[in-house]
Amino acid sequence: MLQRLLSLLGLSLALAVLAPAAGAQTVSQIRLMLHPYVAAPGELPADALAMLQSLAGVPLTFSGTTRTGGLEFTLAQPISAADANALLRRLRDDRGVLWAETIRQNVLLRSATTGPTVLGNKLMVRLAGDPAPDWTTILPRWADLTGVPLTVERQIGNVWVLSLPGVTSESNLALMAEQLQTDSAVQYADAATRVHALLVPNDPDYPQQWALSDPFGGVNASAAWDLQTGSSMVTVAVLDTGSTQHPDLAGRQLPGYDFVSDPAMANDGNGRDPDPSDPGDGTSNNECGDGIPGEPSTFHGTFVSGIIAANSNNGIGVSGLDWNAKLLPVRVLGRCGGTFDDILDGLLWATGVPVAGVPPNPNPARVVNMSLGGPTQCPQSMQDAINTALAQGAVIVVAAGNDSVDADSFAPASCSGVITVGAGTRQGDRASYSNFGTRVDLSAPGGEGGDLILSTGNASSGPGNPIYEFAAGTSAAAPHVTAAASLMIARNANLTSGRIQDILTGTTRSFAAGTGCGIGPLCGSGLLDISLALQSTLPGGGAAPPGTMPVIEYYRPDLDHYFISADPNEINFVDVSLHSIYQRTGELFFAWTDPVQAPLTAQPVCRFFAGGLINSHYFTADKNECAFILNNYAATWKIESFAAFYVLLPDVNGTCAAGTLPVYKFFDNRQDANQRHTIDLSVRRAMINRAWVPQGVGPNHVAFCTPI
Ligand SMILES: [Ca+2]
Ligand SMILES: [Ca+2]
Ligand SMILES: [Ca+2]
Repeated sequence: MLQRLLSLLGLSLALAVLAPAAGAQTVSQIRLMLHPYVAAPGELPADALAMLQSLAGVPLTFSGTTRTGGLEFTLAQPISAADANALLRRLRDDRGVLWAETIRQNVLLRSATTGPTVLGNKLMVRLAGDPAPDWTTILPRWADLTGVPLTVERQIGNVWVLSLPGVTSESNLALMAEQLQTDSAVQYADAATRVHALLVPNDPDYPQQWALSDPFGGVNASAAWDLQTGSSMVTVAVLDTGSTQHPDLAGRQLPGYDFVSDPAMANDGNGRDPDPSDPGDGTSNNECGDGIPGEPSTFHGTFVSGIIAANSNNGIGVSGLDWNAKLLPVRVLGRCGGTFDDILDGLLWATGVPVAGVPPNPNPARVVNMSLGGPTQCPQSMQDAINTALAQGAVIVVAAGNDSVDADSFAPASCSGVITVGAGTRQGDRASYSNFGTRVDLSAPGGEGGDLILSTGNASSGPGNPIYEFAAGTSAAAPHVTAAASLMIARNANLTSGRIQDILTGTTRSFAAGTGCGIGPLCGSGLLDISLALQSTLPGGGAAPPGTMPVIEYYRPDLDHYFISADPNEINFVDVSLHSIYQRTGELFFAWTDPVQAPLTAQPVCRFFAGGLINSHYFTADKNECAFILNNYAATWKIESFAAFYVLLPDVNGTCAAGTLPVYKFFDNRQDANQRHTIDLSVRRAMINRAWVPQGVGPNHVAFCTPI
């Protein structure tokens, strides 16, 4: 540890010498992911390149595609790190770009991790083109390539998990993955390695939550709460050791799921099951590998959950940052940590993607917290899963890691498209254990020494013993950023992951002069300031384009009905007089209400109402359908408006014109005939999982198109 710290100081000093010459670090290559993904490997359509160049504002030369679909570009000439950040921001802010990052020329701050040899016995492989595999020919060929017989364990989305007959070192597994990638049938192959919770346990010290309010190292929570205390419509997934019963988390946890597939690691007597309760992860000496000492149970997931969403203003315990969001416990860590294959499944399920053998998730998360990691560069299968999760509209926040090494050698911290969080001290500097480097997006309170982070916990003696405890780590830092994201989404549900990352990193407080973090690109853009981030988050509807109004969505729980309105008087009436019946979901889209300012081809949306047992509204932008209802069902469905608002229609494939967003429509398929309209991909996934019927044009069932 001391050696690592010294080498870091040496590098910091070297950077200090370089730093005064501004632009010592330049960028000449970038990598990004399109959304939706349109290009075949090695190719880029001319219109996509033109769109990207127009966003970037500089010429881009396409140089290749990564095995997981990332597009790489060379800039005409190197630009400064500041200019590169501005360029990435312009790209990320566009909904057509899932993520964007610079490609590093060299790793200045890499230092090797040393420690006990970690063992594993699994590989994760995706086949090129995702064919139905003929294992009788593939497996013998791969046995020749790797020198080891492999068996197929299961499938995760497009990824196959293969088992070796016995355990081997992680470096051997990585070598086998490289050997498999020489087979042209293989898109990519990864070693399935272990990851660990990233908390540094410690004893109680000062009973105060400095992280919320300290002017140097805190997150400015009380000013943030004046703007936003969160929404129960926002789901936050905690991929961790599972959940415990804790009075300060009462009423906040959704059912969740247990993804730990190895019963020995799971410690609950079985593999995967619908109960994510944390039975404890305590181990005995050498259980997790030769030379690895035993540890008492951590109940790490309970600690992380409390930072995000412990009940606040309830007279007991601690204050969580988000007072209303729902927590989705997704259990992926057990004794000796977790494996990437379980985490990958857990991540996909958390964001609403179907996972074989697991019931659909009715509450897809908008934000995912992963306070876990392992010493490896981002596995390609993990990157693939992250791309899929981001495409559902999720924000993924990960801990940078606690090994005091470059976070680029740590995963998922080194994956593209995630928000990587380093740990700061109360004084606003880097905690000595925190990983660092250009992969770190920002820093948040992680604690050190006598200034640890206080949260909900459970005594190591076993479940059912709720306590409050102090601990430190990047595990504690990440959930502060996760909660910031959930508060931002409560303020404006339309934010994309890229936009949230830009606001969070664009509103950080600077590191103090003279601190290690202030010297170079070690700790991200600065220190998390949730109040500033919320001030920079326009409330939903705060930026309506000319001639449009926000169409506000409401939910009526007793009927399981949704309702939308673009009429400010009606919205005010519902908000003021009907708020005990209809609650805002936080979702909205914009629509033209002034036909003069709408495009010439804009169509009016008819609005009907049926009373009695139906007690629901019906909206359609299809004038034939509007006329059909008027002519045939006028007794049941009363016309309330021939132009509730105006929209554009998609083409026959369901594609919306440039400058507009698709609105997806769902029907509850019940006699009470309710509809839901959304532009939010995570909501779209949720309604599919709840078996509502999509209604609209083309493969994605687009009902109409609305202005951005
Ligand atoms: Ca289990
Ligand atoms: Ca269980
Ligand atoms: Ca409390």
